[in-house]
Amino acid sequence: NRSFENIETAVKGKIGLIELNRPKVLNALNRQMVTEILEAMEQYDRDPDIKIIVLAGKGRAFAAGADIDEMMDADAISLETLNQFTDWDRLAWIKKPIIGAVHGFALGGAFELALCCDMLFASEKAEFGFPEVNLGIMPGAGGTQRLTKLVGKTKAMEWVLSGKRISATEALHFGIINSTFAEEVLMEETMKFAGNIANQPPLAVRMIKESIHKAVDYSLYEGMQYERKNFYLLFASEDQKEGMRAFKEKRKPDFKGK
Ligand code: CO8
Repeated sequence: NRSFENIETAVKGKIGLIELNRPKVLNALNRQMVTEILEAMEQYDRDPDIKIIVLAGKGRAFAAGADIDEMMDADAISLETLNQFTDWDRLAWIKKPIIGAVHGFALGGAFELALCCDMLFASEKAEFGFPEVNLGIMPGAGGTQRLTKLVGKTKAMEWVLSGKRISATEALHFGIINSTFAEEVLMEETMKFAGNIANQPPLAVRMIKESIHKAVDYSLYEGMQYERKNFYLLFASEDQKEGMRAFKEKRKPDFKGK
């Protein structure tokens, strides 16, 4: 376990918590922070005692976007050779569910990071948005793609072209987030939900996450074939035998992730 400079990590039972930790700049995401997030997630993903990952921000906001100080003097060629988005690509390989808890702002790159989570809980006052257009740029870590796949072209165009903020109520309405909570109880409620998923049979959880992700990219036919293989695969697990036996014996199942 190495120590991180831009994030804080903590294990709470079966939950691996990651908190963005540059509160003085509203957790502006510099490249090192993104690398650290990925390293922490991969560590949790390999750890058999961790079943789920929660991502949140310390201080006043989830995060106010990519670090503008770091981007100001960038040029196209240095960005191409730096190839920073390979870190973001690795996010797609995290097998355990990732739940985001958003309070304050999730703007620009931070909204993109939130959209990489499998589920999102937010405080009632949280605000989302892609203000990149106001800086003469555009989202670069999947924003135009993920948001459009999630809410469709109509609202994605409106929000990304205008750069305007999306309230938690609107985000809930358009299916961007799962639920809202009062800010004081956001973390508690998120951890409670994560704790429940952490007690589900781990292999089933893994195959469900993977299959739902395929629905975004695959045709319905290919997605169904993929789902079917995962469904069959779970019948190779002890947890399937245990789950069904426990049902017949009217007792609680004892899942082992095997
Ligand atoms: N980068 C660097 N510093 C920031 C950022 C940022 N994105 N956001 C806020 N800060 C700093 C401020 O400069 C300020 O520092 P200081 O105290 O030294 O002046 C401190 O954080 C507090 O911020 P404010 O005083 O501005 O706080 P307010 O409550 O008045 O305003 C806002 C909050 C509205 C969130 C405001 O800070 C703001 O508009 N921030 C910028 C939002 C933005 O444009 N984000 C998009 C950035 S572009 C982007 O994300 C591109 C993504 C592409 C790929 C992703 C790669 C990681």
